[in-house]
Amino acid sequence: MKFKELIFSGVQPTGNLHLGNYLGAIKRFVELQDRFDCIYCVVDLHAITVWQEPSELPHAIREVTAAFLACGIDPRKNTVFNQSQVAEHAELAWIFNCVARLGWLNRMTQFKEKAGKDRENASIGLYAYPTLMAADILVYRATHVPVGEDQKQHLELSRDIAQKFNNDFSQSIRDKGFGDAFFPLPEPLITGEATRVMSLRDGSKKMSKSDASDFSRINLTDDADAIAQKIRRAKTDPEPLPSDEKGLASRPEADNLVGIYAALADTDRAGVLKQFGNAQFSTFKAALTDLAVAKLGPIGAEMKRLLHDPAAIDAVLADGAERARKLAGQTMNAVKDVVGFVR
Ligand code: AQP
Repeated sequence: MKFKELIFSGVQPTGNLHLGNYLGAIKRFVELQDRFDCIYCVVDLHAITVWQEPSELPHAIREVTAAFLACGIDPRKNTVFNQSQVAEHAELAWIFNCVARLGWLNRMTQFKEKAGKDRENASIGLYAYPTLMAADILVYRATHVPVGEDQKQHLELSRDIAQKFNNDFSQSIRDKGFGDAFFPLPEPLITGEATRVMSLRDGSKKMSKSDASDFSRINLTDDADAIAQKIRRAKTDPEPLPSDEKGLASRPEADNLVGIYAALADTDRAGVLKQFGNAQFSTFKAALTDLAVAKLGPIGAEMKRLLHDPAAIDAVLADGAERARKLAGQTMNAVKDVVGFVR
């Protein structure tokens, strides 16, 4: 069955939005909006899988929304909302909890990393995170999902859930007139030079909101001085930059900084090394600082401006949620028919 091409993706309102979130996700959301129908969601139900202070969560939700808008997402052309305003996400997630298998979830590396040694004390929500993510995507029957590399495994699980639902209910899907497949198998869109931006302090660790060191990441709201200081202090090795990409192979910190430059400049690593091959890090870091400040400065300033008017941000979310509820409600009604619920 042919499904209409539709993009869905989300960002958690867990504070400290950073360059990895921008290059791996939000910048690509902006690029896709000219070619596709897009739904971009502030996934607040995902955020509470780990503790969030109730007094801080509203600001975090508005901050991600402000980042979407400041980066150039047009909320009139696309659907922009926060997940908890559309109850169908949680409703479909429950059905998917009954479709997904324990063995599948047991393989999820993000749960293992986030739960750490204290697994018994992790929330059930953290464990079931991927079934909610599958519901986020499939409640719109979205076909493509732009994400960073770290979400690849969860996307594969979403495909497995969609496939199993289609198989388990195949007879009912046909009987109700939905053809031979109810859900599309959503495709990850993981492209570009910065699908996995690494910590500025440790080239083997992903740049992350929850890293204790603020020097590990560039936040979207950092000012020029903070960006300059963080790049100056970014870990490197003693060698100058190589002249070609092969020379980055065993140099994770150099590879990371070159990848960041390439993504910010809309070029590739080879292009960056053509310009900076054999340069000292001091020279390259100065150029990277100028570029990062030029690209991120206006975004941070616009986010701050938008955040001065929380009511306007809430109006964007309410409008998006109303439109999202219509689409999600249609899918949920059909899912209920397929499963055999009386409504
Ligand atoms: N370092 C990264 N490089 C590239 N893409 C990244 N993403 C996250 N980190 C990087 C992508 O950003 C989108 C939104 O991520 P999220 O907020 O939903 O969740 P996350 O992956 O848990 O973010 P963090 O920053 O890593 O938070 P913590 O510290 O809680 O683990 C996703 O598309 C993600 O791939």
